[in-house]
Amino acid sequence: MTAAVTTSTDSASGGVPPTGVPPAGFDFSAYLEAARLKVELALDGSLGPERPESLREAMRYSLLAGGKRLRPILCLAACEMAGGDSALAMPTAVALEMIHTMSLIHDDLPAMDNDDLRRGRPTNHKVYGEANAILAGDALLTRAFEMVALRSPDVPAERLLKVVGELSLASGAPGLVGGQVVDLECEGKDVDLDTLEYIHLHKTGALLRACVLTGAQIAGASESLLEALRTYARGIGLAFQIIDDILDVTASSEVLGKTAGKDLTADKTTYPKLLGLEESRQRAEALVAEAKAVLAPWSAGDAGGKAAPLLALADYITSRDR
Ligand code: GRG
Repeated sequence: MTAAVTTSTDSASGGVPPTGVPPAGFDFSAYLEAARLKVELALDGSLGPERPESLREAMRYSLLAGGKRLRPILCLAACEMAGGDSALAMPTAVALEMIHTMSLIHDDLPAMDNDDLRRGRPTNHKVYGEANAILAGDALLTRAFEMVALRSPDVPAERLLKVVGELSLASGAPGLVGGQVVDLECEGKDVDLDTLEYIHLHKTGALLRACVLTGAQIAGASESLLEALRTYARGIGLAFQIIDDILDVTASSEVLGKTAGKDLTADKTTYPKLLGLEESRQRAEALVAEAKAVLAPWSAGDAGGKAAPLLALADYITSRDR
């Protein structure tokens, strides 16, 4: 995972970084790599006694296929920002990656986006067949809730209840499922910006929002921080999908690990289609700037204060190449 994010200081402000800019001293590449390795380890250990073996294999195939692991890393970073121990948030971070992976498996099915390449490998249904891919997705989704409810022994029950609530909202009709339905309904139709924003905020934004909120809730975050994180999440969620739309046009399948140019083939409305590439990029950058600005009260101090990882992760969303 490349982390083309630079950090900076503002000498005019006496070494204190300007609003929302992670200062020099925070090594984002090192942070990202360390977090990714921790997440990979936790994911690897997360699937235990699933039977039958064929189901376990199909679940592991997609869960351990790589990917940027942005969602679990956002969860851990939000937990740290709220003053929590990120180890306590790891089962929830794993759950978020399970839900994300499940959504990718189902999204790739012939009845949906009908794709045969994901994370640089044949899609789940290409290897295990459609019925098994659907069931592996179902098992990952339900396992996600098990991770939170039964495998987070050191987190107070009332916090876990909030986490379960966030995951439910993000997964179901108010989140991924609702966004996906509207996305499918809009294929081949003229779609306006409001509808496109609805699709992106639900299909992609809802889970990213759950990542930061659950991480913070596990740490017992204040309502003011949760409110700031809701705004942050909206900005990065929309920006993430705008960049996804741009990369679909500008990057190769080899780099993306999924079929490039898919939106055009499926006749989908995207930000580049409505606004052009340049304006789409500007919009994504403006959204990220707004997202970072709300974290300003937590950005002061050495190496960007507690907000440094979330600030740098926001920048990473627009600078990523896959
Ligand atoms: C969750 C119950 C439930 C159902 C799923 C299929 C479906 C309903 C929703 C589709 C959601 C979807 C696939 C949205 C696209 C989100 C997106 C931009 C994915 C790519 O994320 P990356 O780039 O991928 O983070 P990696 O592979 O790096 O993890």
